[in-house]
Amino acid sequence: VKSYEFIQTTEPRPGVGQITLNRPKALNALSTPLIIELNSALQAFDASPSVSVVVLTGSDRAFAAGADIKEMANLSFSEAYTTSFIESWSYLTTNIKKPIIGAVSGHALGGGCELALMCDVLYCTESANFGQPEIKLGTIPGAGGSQRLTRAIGKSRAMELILTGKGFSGKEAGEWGVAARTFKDYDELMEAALKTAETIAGHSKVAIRAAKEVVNKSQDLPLRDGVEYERRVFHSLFGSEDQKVGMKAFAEKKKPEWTHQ
Ligand code: CO8
Repeated sequence: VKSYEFIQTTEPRPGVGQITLNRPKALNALSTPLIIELNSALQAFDASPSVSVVVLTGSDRAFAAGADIKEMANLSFSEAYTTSFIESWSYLTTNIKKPIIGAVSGHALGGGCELALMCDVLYCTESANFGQPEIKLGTIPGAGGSQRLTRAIGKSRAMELILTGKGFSGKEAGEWGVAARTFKDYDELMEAALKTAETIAGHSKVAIRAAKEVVNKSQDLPLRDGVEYERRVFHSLFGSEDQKVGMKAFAEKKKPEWTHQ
């Protein structure tokens, strides 16, 4: 396992890789060096045969308090535009084929909220503090917040949050469907996130990958095209070994021994 300065990586359970954002002095503010490390760790887990699922978390106090404001303060339009500032953040959604479970406790603000929204499954504590406060800094969300939050909670609520800069709690995130489940504290949150990751990691890698791919298509495609896309991928899985393994094991009342082929 590589050593990083602003994140930690571990493999806490079979098939599970964990990335912990670890820049406590700045509440895990997402500086460029941190994002470079995060992308490198995600890439390493995505390529690793021993990992099927990634859990992404921060600390009890902060998942991430946003983009690094001190780094952005003096950025010019030309610099931001020509270096495609923030674009590399989407690495998580565009390049990683394995499922990512986000486990959020404490602050998930601005870019931190957007990073949480990019995760495939989101768990959080009831007291987590989500929000898009960019308007208070004289700017707007820049890493997908206006699009993903709006899809997740509807236009009126998203508009209210983004225009006022007010936050929303983990409890609300659960009620609104932003988070799949909410938990009392950080320990319960992590236990549940790792347990779910382990459950997923017990399935066929081919099926896991296809499942993530088709669910994500629902975010981009009109329903009819999405359903057709799903059917194509479903048909293609009759070409996998694991479909035969899984259905044969069911008929024989045995546990499937996945070949991951
Ligand atoms: N960037 C840099 N440093 C930060 C950040 C941040 N986003 N958040 C906190 N820190 C630092 C603080 O400056 C402080 O450092 P120091 O001890 O050196 O003064 C340390 O972390 C601890 O923070 P606080 O003392 O403020 O801790 P509190 O518990 O009092 O408050 C808060 C916690 C409420 C989270 C508070 O720190 C805060 O409001 N942070 C900023 C939240 C924010 O506005 N985030 C949005 C940033 S903008 C963004 O993410 C845009 C993404 C895409 C933009 C694209 C533009 C092109």
